[in-house]
Amino acid sequence: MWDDYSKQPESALEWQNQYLRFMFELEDASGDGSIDIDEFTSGKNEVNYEQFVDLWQQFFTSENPEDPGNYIFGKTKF
Ligand SMILES: [Ca+2]
Repeated sequence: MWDDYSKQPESALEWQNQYLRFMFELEDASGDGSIDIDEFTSGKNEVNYEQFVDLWQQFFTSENPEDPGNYIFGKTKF
């Protein structure tokens, strides 16, 4: 399912789009429609929903560890 998404994010299943919306709303703790710098660290001051969609797709498709979409769930160390 996520493997299919990583190959064709434009063909996401409905529940995957709902999950995307849920995660955006979860990270937008203030509920003002954007994720500000205190809610998300991406190098930007805030992230609106459309930008979050791009980062979301990057999380599932990017092979570059420097891409900001890889940090939508926070920074990790391996
Ligand atoms: Ca917010």
